[in-house]
Amino acid sequence: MDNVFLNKDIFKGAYILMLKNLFNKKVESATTYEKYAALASLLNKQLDDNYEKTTKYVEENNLKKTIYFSMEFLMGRLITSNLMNSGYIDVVKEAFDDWGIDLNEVEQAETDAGLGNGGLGRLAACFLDSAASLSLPLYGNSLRYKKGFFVQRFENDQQKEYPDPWLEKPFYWEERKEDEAIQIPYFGYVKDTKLIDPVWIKAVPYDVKVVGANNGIVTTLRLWSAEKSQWHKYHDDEYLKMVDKITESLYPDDSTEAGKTLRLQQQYLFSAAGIKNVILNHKKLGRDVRDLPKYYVFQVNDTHPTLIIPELMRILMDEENLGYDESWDIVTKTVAYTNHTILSEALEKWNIKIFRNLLPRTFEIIQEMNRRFKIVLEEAKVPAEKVYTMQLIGANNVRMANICIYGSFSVNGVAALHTDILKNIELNDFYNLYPEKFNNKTNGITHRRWLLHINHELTDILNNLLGTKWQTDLPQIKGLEKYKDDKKVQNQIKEMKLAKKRALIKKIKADTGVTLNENAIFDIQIKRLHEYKRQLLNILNVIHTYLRLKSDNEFKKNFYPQNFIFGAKAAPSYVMAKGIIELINKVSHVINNDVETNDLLKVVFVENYNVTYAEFLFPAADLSEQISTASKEASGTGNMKFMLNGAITIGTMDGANVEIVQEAGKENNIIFGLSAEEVNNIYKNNGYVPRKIYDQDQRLQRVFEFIRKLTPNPTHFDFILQNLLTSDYFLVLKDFDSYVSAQEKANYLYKNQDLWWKMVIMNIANAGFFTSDRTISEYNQDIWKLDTIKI
Ligand code: 26Q
Repeated sequence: MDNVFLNKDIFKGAYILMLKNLFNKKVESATTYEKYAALASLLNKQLDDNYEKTTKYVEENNLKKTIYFSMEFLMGRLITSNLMNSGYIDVVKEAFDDWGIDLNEVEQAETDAGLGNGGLGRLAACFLDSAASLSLPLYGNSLRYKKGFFVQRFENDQQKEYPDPWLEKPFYWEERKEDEAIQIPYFGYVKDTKLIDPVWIKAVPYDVKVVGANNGIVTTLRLWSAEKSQWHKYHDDEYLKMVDKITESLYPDDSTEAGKTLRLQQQYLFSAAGIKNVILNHKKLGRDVRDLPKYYVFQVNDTHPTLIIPELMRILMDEENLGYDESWDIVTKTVAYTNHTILSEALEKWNIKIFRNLLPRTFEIIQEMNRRFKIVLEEAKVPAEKVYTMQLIGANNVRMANICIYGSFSVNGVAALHTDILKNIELNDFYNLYPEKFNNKTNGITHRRWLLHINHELTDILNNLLGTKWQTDLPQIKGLEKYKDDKKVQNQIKEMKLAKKRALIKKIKADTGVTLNENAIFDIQIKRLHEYKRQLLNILNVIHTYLRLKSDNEFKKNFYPQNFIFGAKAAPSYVMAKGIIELINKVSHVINNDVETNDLLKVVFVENYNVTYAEFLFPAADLSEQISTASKEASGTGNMKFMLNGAITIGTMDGANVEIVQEAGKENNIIFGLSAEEVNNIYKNNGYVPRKIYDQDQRLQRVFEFIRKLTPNPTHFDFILQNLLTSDYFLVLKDFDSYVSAQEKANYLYKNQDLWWKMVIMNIANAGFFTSDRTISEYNQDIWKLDTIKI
């Protein structure tokens, strides 16, 4: 196909035709959505050429590929990044300008592809962008959830979940590949390694193009969808309902046995279909299955795709007739595992009964793997009590992380501290057995989306000072550092912030009705709602600050106005997390409606925090809340997005905060609280009594009293307060004093504007390390060893 984005006139002709074909409309009469649809459709079609060229190059040159298996890909909108990366955005702008169409408005007609919950899913999306932009043949593999994660609404301040209708309108970036569908069996029973009478379903792939930045590379994210299979005889209601459920939504309720089975069905679907797909292609190209490790690396994003390990064993042994040892050799040269969790109670495990019922042959294979692994452990003289915790099956559970470590040639953590904790504490027994497998890959973010796309103001400042080379080599923004004391540059950055605050204020006003003061400090905590992330600590300080403003005039006089903004979804069955959302909402109403403090303090919890919301929030922030209990946050990536957009971190020495401080300087961020080591000592010594802290701190007592008066029923939030008083596993009360001081320091620092903007510049200038281009290069050098695509 000729390039219809070559110049504005050719583009205009093609665009007019597309509008006519799709909607029988002219430019003047098309709705914003129709304008969007025509543009997306045209661009997606144009990208076919580069997709084919890329595919052809990879095949003909026998390039090794990485398949990135992930339950989540939190892509957000694709229109802008695809326009920017393809290099066609200027032509489109010129044409739209002639017509008086606002491209920005058209872009906003796209619904987020919200196939994820948080950091793990957004990391996967950033990795796709970076790998394609570095010309590396990396392909995503996941599920096409018809109803995505969920849309969050607040009703009576409580989170309610609604299905995300993101596929109700066509998703222009996907292409169904019916002829590559794969039959997947569940249930049944095993006779001589053969699965008898299974329930068959059909997995149909949909490919979403992934566009490299200015290099002509187009790879894909493959999303599998469950459909009824002609291999299955009885298409009764029960069967059809089951099929429909499998790719309905991400993280369905798994409190029941049926719910657990469904989640495992999902995991098996994209793991088995992904692997079978690879093997079929591999063989179609005339390659030997024994050569699989030469052509593929399977990167496992957390344990959700663990089943690729036994599944690959099954195919090699049962279908390709290789022996166990040869098969195992292939598997362990092909699979690599990334760990994203420290909380050991969060490590995935599956009840044996549920597992064996759904995947009987897979279970047999894992049993055999386990038998052999125990021999390895015995030979290595691992003591019996350790064998018990390390084995692949134990306490009636299949242990996914253990399978991953045993079955992978690489095990990586996602920030320096995290990897150290894995090696020395959480996975120490495995580390002692396989030290060579363990490595660190500190996370990153794609600066194309998280700076170039969302912050044109800052991009312009950097371009004017440094030229444009930093755009393809982010560490070069270090060049900004020499302007740290330059009043003119400081002022430009300040103006950038103000512009971004205004855009956010407008959105928040429209969404919530709350009016925010543009001259206030924007203090933002946006991330999954979880106790370890300590949104509670944040709101306790907010309440304390409010009470102080009402009772301490000296404090009030010196207090610089501050807006506290939250955004988070809570897992639907996570009662405590949902309680915390309700608490923050209730606190916000009291504070926002108090005329005594109104111009000084506001609290907003934005509804349905997602990638698009994030794109407004990060650039508007002055303070980045990264206040997890030290040792619990594997890395964090929001912290990097804030830093790159000129916010200062108020945080604990946890996850990648450690590296942020290393890069930007401790004096340019506000660090507080217990260290990871101190936290672990508290756990070990078992002597923490939160009640004592409470009894000795009047501030906490007043805050608790305030919470009890929030609702007519004073015990409404007792499940939260009692938990703090009796267990406080995440050490909220322990860090309260130190956090309050850190907040006071932040408020005080902001008043010294010269110093503040200097600190901000130091953070931006030293954010170069956190581009995911660096992360992906490291993965490639140490783990994947892929050659680049040259077209
Ligand atoms: C597990 C079992 C059953 C149900 C759900 C899950 C489950 C679901 C989602 C477990 C984990 C997740 C998501 C984890 C996640 O987002 N982790 C984050 O990964 C980021 C990228 O590495 C890190 O920066 C964050 O620190 C980490 O929290």
